[in-house]
Amino acid sequence: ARCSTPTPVARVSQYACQRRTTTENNNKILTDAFEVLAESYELNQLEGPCLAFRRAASVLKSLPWAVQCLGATQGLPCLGEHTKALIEEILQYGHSFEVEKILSDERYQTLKLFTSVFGVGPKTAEKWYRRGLRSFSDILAEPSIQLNRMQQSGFLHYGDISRAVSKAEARALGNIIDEAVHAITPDGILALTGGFRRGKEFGHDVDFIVTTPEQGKEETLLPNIIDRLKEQGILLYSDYQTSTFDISKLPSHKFEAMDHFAKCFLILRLEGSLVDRGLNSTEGDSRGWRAVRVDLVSPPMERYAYALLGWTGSRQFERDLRRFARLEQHMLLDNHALYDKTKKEFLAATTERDIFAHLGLEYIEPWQRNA
Ligand code: DCP
Ligand code: MG
Repeated sequence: ARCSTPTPVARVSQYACQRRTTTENNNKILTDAFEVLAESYELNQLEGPCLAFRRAASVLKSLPWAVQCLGATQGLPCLGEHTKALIEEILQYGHSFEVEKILSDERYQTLKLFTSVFGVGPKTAEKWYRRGLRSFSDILAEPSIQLNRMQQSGFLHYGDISRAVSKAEARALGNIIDEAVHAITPDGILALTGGFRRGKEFGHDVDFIVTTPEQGKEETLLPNIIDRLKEQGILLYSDYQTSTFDISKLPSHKFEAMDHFAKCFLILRLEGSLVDRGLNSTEGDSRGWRAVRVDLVSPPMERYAYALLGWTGSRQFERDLRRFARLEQHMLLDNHALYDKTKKEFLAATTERDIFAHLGLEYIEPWQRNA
C-alpha cells in the first residue's frame, strides 16, 4: 500500500536540545518498543546499544506526526538498521516479535522487578538473579542478604512509591516544602523541577531545587528542612548528602555521575492523598495517606540556573545538551557550570536563557524538553 509522506518539516537535528518535544507523543507504539530494547540492554549493562535505542525513541517523540510507513522516516537522524527493521515489523504486524520475546523473558522480568525497588540498581539486581532469587519473597527470605537502609525503605513502602505521583500530589508536596523553606529563611527560593516542570501529568518522584540568595546559607538549608519534616512527623526516610562542590573544578565528562551539590533523597508521608487510590484496593483505602519519593537539591545561588537546567531533564535532553556543548562548541557543560575550552574560561549565567545563549542554541521551554 502507498503511504503519503507527511508534509516535510525542517530538518530534524540529531541533538535533542535542538528539537522541541512536548509530552504529546505521536509515535508511542514505536517508542515504547524502543524503550523495551533500551531497557533490556541497560539491564545487561550494554551502554552503546541502549543509548542508540534511547536516541531513536527520542527522535520519534519529537515528530508532530505519526510514522505510518518506513519511507516517512527517511532523512531522520539516529535511526539505524535495527530500529528501521523494528519500525517496519511494528507497522506491518502491530507488534514486534523481538520485543515480545524480551517482555516474556524471565531474566528481563526479574531484573525489572528488582530494579523497581528504591535503592536497587542493575548490579544488585544481577547479583540476586545469579543467586537464583526470582521474587521479593525470595529476597526477603534469604538470610545471607543484608539490605541497606535505602533498600529496606524501598521494600517497606514499595506499594506506594511504585505508584505514579500525580500533579496534584506534586503541588501538595510543593506547599509543604515551600512552607518549610520560608519558615527557615524568608528569602528562600523553591523551584519545582524534573518531569513536573516539563508539564508531565505523572512522575516517579517530585524534584525540587531550594536555595537562598545569602551566600553559604544554602549549606544549612537542607538539614533544617529535614529537621522540620521530622518534627511534623512526615519524614519516612532521608538520605542527606553534603555538598562536595568545588568551584574551580572543570565540568565533568561523565554524564551519569551525580552532581556535587548538597541534596537529599526523601520518602515523605503525604496526608489526605486518596485521589489516585485504585478502586479495587482493599487495604490502604482507609489509610488516608501515601508515601512519596521527593528529591531536594540545594546549589549556591550563583549556580542556580545550571542546577535548574540540569535537574529539569529529560535525561535525553541533558545528555544531548552536553554532547552538543562538547562536540559543536568545544565547551564543557554539567549541572554546576559551563566552561569554554577555547577561551579557557567559565561562563556565568543567572537564567536558563543565558546558558542556551552561551551555547548558541535557541531557547527551548521546559515543556518542550520531553526528549
Ligand atoms: N538527572 C540528571 N542526572 C542524574 C539524575 C537526574 O541529569 N543522574 C536530571 C534529569 C532528570 C532530573 O534530574 O530529568 C530528575 O530526575 P528524575 O529521575 O526524577 O527524572 P524525571 O523527573 O525526569 O522523571 P520522573 O517523572 O520519572 O521523576
Ligand atoms: Mg522526577
